Amino acid sequence: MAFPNTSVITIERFIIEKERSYPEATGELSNLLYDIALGAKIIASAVRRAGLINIIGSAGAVNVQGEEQQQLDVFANDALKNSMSHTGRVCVMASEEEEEVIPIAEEIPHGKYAVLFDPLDGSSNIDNNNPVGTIFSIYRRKSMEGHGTLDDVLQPGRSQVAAGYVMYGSSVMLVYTTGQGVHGFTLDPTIGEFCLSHRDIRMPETGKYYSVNESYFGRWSRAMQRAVRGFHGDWPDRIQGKNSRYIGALVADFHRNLVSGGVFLYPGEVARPDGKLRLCYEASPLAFIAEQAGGAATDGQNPILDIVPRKLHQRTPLVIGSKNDVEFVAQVLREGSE
Ligand code: P6P
Repeated sequence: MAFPNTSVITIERFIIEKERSYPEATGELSNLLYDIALGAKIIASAVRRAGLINIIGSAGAVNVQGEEQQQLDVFANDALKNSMSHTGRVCVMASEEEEEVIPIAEEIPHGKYAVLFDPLDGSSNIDNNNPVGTIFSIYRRKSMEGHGTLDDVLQPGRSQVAAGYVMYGSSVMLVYTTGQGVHGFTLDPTIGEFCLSHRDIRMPETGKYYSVNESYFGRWSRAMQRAVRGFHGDWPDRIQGKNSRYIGALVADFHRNLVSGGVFLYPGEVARPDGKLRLCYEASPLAFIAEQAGGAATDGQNPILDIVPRKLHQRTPLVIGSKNDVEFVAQVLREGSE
């Protein structure tokens, strides 16, 4: 058996080394990212054994989104809250699984960060052993002291200080940005550490794949239908056709496009103009990562990062991935409205 590599670059070492380029950095953000990595390891340990520890299936409740909560949703939500609620680095949290913002206990110091997360995105994939993910978004608080408020979490994506996701797939990967590029870490289960595996990920400007749920084709605007037919290869003089890949878990579809190039679409529909995906803890964090990797993310027209949220659980149409592919969709939509 090969001995483990003793010169691994753990996520802790990498974050600290990155932080050194910011003399004013206090280390709190580094520690917060490490807290989230701990939460991810706890979730990974459950996801890995889901079929064995009787944690698959419904929790017998419906979440704020009106979706049936899976036991793992509840577990993942608790794991993330517990990894951050006692550290004094956070003033408020918000989760896809909870209607209101999550306060920090009185007796705990209230730190300078507000953290939002989707604890287990795509959790219905668990039952058939398909990938699922965690998405997180970190802001500096706007309020001066004490309990964080809704205002601290309803900030435009452009204000994020960090964002990332964990993909529980064939391996467990944590990908994050603090505005200094996008970096990926793979969990080495033999030592229980996230180790640097993808330094400075760059998204190809034109992708090989497009990801969309084609069963909704009839629900989209004519212009959106034309854009997707472009990806089918109907207009080779304008855009090359692409391979279709759709896993049904946003993090997994996004990650493939980040690494190999591609575009993911969840359009609005006539009956659901804002689509299904949430702005604050799904679209915004992934948009920060996409832009940092040289990609783009819009609601079809406007950059996701410029949208000022009005409500915690508000939804947004999403077109995200390789820059040229996202721009192609925006161009066709503009033509469609001319
Ligand atoms: P549909 C999972 O439920 C999720 O929120 C995302 O992870 C995924 O991209 C999308 O919904 C899939 O939705 O309508 O295609 O099943």
